[in-house]
Amino acid sequence: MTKSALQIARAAYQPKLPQALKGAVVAKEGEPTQSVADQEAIKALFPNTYGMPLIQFVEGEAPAFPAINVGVILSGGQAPGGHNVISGLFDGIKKLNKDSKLYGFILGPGGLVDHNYKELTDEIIDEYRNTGGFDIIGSGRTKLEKEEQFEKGYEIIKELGIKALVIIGGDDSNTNACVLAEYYAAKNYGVQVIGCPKTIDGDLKNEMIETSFGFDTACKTYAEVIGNIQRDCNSARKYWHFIKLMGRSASHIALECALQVQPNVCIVSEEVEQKEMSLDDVVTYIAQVVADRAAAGNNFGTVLIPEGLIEFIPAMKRLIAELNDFLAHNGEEFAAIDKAEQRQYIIDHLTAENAAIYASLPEGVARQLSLDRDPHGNVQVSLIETEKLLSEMVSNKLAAWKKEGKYVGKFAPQHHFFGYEGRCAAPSNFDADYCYSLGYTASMLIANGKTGYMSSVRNTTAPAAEWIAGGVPITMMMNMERRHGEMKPVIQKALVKLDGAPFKKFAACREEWAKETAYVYPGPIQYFGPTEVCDEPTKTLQLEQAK
Ligand code: FBP
Repeated sequence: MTKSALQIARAAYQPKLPQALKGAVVAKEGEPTQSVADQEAIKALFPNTYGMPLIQFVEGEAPAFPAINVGVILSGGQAPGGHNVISGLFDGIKKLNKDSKLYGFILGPGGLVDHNYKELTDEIIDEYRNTGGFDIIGSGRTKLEKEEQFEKGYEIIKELGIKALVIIGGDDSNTNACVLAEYYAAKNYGVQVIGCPKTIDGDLKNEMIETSFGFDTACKTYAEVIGNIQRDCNSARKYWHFIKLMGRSASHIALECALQVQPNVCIVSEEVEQKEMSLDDVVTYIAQVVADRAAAGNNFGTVLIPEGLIEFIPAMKRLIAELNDFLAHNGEEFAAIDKAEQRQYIIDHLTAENAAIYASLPEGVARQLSLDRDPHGNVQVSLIETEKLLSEMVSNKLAAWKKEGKYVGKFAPQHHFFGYEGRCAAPSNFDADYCYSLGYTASMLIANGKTGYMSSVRNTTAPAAEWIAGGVPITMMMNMERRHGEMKPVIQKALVKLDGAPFKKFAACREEWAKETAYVYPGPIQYFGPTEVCDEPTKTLQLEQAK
């Protein structure tokens, strides 16, 4: 296989570990924990894994350790650093005993249920150290939630003599990891389950989990190209760039990129929801920035839009809900109607408020809303071209203002969507180190007999040697939420906090960034060079952790 020069040099990078993990460790146990909310309900659902103490690993003497077999699963969307979680886990269990074995389940949780696996040997692991992607074993979105699946999984676990399973995933996958841990504990199967916090979206974090892995690299990758676009648009001075950024619901990625590049506009979905802004409010806000810049002779700029925006606009949320319902019941009749008549058919059948909003949407977006449904009958919001929706509506508003003499300028939009470009980038030093430490920590949790824990590495804005490694009971992160009409125990999703330091910093600067051309050009991720360039954590982490 041909490799790039960077790939070859990068393979030799030795990820930095917290000082405490460099030699033998002992587990220091803290106080018993409680779930963040709904304590009684969560305790009743997780009698074996509720209330366990926090764990911190400190330097100590390790007794001789028997060889163990461990299974690992990558779950959900790719995030840079997954291969380093696996290599950290591999090195950890090998250090405990060189005869330990690691099995990877293929293409996500489905691999466990379908008994699709491969042993991860030294040679395989070495091929993937410090690389992006999840291709070492592949990933998938099968949900592990049913007893039959747990039992099918147990069959192969028994066959391979696996003592512990490590599930690398986001909030839902870690919720399921906890349910699985509880199930195996209740059955006395002697199988431990450990989770690792993954997602570029950055929405799996809390007091004990400072960040999910992949967020750092993905944001730096997007910020690099947004910076390049900004330099281009500041050179030609003729385009407005509407840039949609991944992040299924939370706006952490858009906010972090804004803090890195200082664009003219960044929309934060959580603020739109809190202020109950309508689509027209969002459009008016952007159009006003465009008009003000035009008045100063600047017919160019950048607008960052979080992927999940549509669902945070209360009126759009209501429209989507009614459309989902309506099409679930009238889908066949709708499909039989002539394409040219479909828009009117929907307008005629919706309630007055939703019909008016639907009628105001540009043709293309209206079609996307009525056509693209997932297997559960929901609109696939990530397929909606919000960047085009907004620019088209801004353009219409500016045209109206022009007639009224309120706007003089030229508006030429360009559109971009950055998502997949960042999910498999070669992990930054931060993610390479953080992920390796998370994997290594998972091996120590296994060695200490823990189950139902998430691997945790804290103090991450300090040099890696000072990071604090340990485990957090997953039940501690849970609350009860309504999902598909039923109350379920789930890990709380961390949306952008409007009273948090990152948003406050952005809010304090955005007026100036709108007016001035205050662009920052972060440049590409650097893997070799001065530590202040190569090891810098995200702005989000720096602001959140600043004491
Ligand atoms: P996870 O939550 O599983 O980490 O995935 C996040 C994400 O990358 C979102 O940002 C995006 O909306 C979604 O996955 C895209 O999913 P898919 O890979 O199935 O197209």
